[in-house]
Amino acid sequence: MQTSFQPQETFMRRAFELAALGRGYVSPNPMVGCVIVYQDRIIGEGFHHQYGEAHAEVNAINSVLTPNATVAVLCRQTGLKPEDLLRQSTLYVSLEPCAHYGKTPPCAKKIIETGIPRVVVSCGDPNPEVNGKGIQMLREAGVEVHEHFLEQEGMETFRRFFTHVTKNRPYVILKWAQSSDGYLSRSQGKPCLITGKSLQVLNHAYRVEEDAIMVGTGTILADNPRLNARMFRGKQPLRVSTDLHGKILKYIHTYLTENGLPDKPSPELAGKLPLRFFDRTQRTLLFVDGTRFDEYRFLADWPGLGNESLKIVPVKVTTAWPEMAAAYLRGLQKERIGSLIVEGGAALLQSFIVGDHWDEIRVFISDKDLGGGYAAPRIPPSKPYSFAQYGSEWVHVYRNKASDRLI
Ligand code: AOF
Ligand code: ZN
Repeated sequence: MQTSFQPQETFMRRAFELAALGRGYVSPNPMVGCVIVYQDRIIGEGFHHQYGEAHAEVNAINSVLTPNATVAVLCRQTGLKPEDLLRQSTLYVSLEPCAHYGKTPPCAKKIIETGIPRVVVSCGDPNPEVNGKGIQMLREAGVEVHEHFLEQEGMETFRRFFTHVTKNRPYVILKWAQSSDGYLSRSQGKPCLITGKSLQVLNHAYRVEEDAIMVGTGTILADNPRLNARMFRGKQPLRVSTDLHGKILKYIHTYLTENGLPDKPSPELAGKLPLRFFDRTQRTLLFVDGTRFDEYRFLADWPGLGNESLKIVPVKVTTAWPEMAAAYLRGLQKERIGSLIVEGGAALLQSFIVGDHWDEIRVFISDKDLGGGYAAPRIPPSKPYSFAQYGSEWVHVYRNKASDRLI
């Protein structure tokens, strides 16, 4: 036993639940939850709500100090003030309290100043600025700390954050839909709706949980996708694509010429580009061949239907697909993207699979056969994680064994 007291699982599990409420809003920071317990009763709860804002511990401490019925009744029963309750409480937090001055002052310092005598931590914080220093700071101040409590469970909420910090790239989810006989479409580049409405809603629920969504050139040109989460409330992901061989550029120039439109952006041309990807209704990023970067500048200046940013990012083009996937991930890490869903097409998915640049694969499987066509990627050696049925359709989830080991 590490401490003179025995932590209780139910309180840490509540901290995990609270942590998950930050999903979609805190990345690339971790989702963190915290509860404060006085004599087996939760008197305060908090979680990290929004990137750059207060951390979980501070919100939990403030929730005890903000007038509320639970604390008021306890204070009346015990004759103590809320500050006194804190000085006799145990704080459960899913991640090691931070020790650094970041966008907010260190949580370890706040805990010490508040006089909380016992802290239970699930996972250590791999951020080099913290990495054990938070726990050390607490112990040096005389706080009793119980570490590694329900650590494996806690790690589930930190998969994205740990990948971002330790592998220096976003957490990568590959997602595709296939027919029951394993085809993506009847033929390459010809879109067809594979799965039904309920999986479409699920897909949008998935999209709001991640920072970015990427599709390849072929998908942009064939499907003209919106890449948003219109069937689910939440934050819209950054949409990402790539135009290594100028095909999208050529398509746009051809469209402008055929429609007698100039290629010089002006206010009256707002929203006149042919592809939804460029409509500026959502933050958007396009990787292009670095040697042709200047040819794309007019797109970034083109007014859209909305005012969201469109960023053109140059990359060095090589014929090695996995290297291109790695280049995209480097570019997205620079943009502080903590997680990415890659939704196809097959070539883009394959470049992430071959380079082993992925953490999760989610396959949507329809109940209909296509009877032939363009085959779905093969699942590489992996750990089957879950198989769920939605009506007559299925979602199979696999995890990368290697990333599981690292985390
Ligand atoms: C905690 N509790 O709730 C979170 C922590 O830029 P800042 O100041 O928000 O700091 C971000 C870093 O702080 C993040 O990378 C991670 O190491 C830690 N996040 N720590 O004690 C929290 N969200
Ligand atoms: Zn903190």
